[in-house]
Amino acid sequence: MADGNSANGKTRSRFTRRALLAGAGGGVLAAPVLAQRLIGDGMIDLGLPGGPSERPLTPRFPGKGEMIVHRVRPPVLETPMAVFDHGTITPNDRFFVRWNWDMPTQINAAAHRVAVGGAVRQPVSLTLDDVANAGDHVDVVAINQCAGNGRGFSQPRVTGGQWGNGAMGCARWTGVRLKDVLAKAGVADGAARVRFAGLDVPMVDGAPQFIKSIPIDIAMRDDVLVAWGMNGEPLPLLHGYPLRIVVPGWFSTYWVKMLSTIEVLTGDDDSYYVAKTYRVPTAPVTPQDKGFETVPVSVMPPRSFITSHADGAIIALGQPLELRGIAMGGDAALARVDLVGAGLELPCKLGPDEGTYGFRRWTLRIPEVTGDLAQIGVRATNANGITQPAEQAWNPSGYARNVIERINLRAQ
Ligand SMILES: Nc1nc2c(c(=O)[nH]1)N[C@H]1C(S)=C(S)[C@@H](COP(=O)(O)O)O[C@H]1N2
Ligand SMILES: [Mo]
Repeated sequence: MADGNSANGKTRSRFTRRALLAGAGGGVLAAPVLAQRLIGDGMIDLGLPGGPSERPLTPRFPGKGEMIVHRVRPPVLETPMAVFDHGTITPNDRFFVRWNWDMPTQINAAAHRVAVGGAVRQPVSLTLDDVANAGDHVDVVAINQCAGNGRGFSQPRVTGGQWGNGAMGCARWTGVRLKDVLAKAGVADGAARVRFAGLDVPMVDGAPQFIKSIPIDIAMRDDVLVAWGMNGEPLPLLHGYPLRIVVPGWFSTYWVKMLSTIEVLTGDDDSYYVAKTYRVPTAPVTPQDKGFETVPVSVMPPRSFITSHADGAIIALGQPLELRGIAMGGDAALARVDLVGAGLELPCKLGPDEGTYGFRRWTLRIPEVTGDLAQIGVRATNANGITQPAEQAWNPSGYARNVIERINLRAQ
């Protein structure tokens, strides 16, 4: 939720054109080292069923701390789960990265423009200053999660990047409201959707452009931003410098990076990444089903994770056990987290609330360990009463996984 404007002089001057131009990490990305060299660093087992489960783990991707490398070009980097044990905000240098096509490794911020057109009264071309001056500056703490996060655990396997659960992160995003940027052009009557394009570089001839749209009522929300700040820093190039869309509560496929075009549509969006992909079935399907009805993937369901212990960890028999982790409500506030499994059903204590759309810490103290804790997990419930399921409904792209994630702890 937009937790208040920061329209005071201090925040305003912090993201002046100079800051946007000269920001740490903004503007240029060093050439990524060769995949071959990354593989030398070490491997991490993601526990993916039915296929190769190990991936390179390296601290040497430009601009990043230790990350799991799925691809170097375009960059597809996953956050190791251990990072989520450190706090509810994911540091920029440990934040997962995903580009569908290639990304420019250099941006000329002074020359950058955002074109606002389509069904508007007056098309405009905005500089970064124009965007920064379009309205109040707003901070939102929100989780950016790939719709395919955890897809690698799908059974049967599905196509697409075989992510573990680290294609998510939570940051404090700073920017202006999208509706204030739209107001510079004036939204015309009959507007149905707002579509975004970035500076993506196609990698093959005829590749569809990565453009995405959201319904106009979502675009007009007070907490949907054109953002330039990520955890108090200018957006790193990998995360969309100089500007990206932020849609709290929605999967990050709509959070278009390196924003260059905003287009108001009066009808449906028939572009590839809305009409053909990033879609989920409207009713349960099996791997044999074909031709079923689908809708664009949109809001996130609740999820939760144990971060204090990995699967197979040893716990001390006869001793108290402190468990902890993170949880999210998705498109509604988190209401509760319960530990389930091993014959237990225990409410967890929730940590500070940093906003509807952020991660929240949970903790649980079990007074005495009396034996192994087999197949335990946490189950988050949001304010709309949506609860994580015990079984994952399968879909052909493995989107929106939110089954209760279970681990085994051995007492000795
Ligand atoms: N311009 C642009 N924006 C994009 C994408 C892209 O390929 N190009 N990928 C989207 C998808 S699918 C994801 S998961 C997120 C990843 O955001 P991040 O790299 O900042 O973590 O960016 C979204 N925005
Ligand atoms: Mo994604």
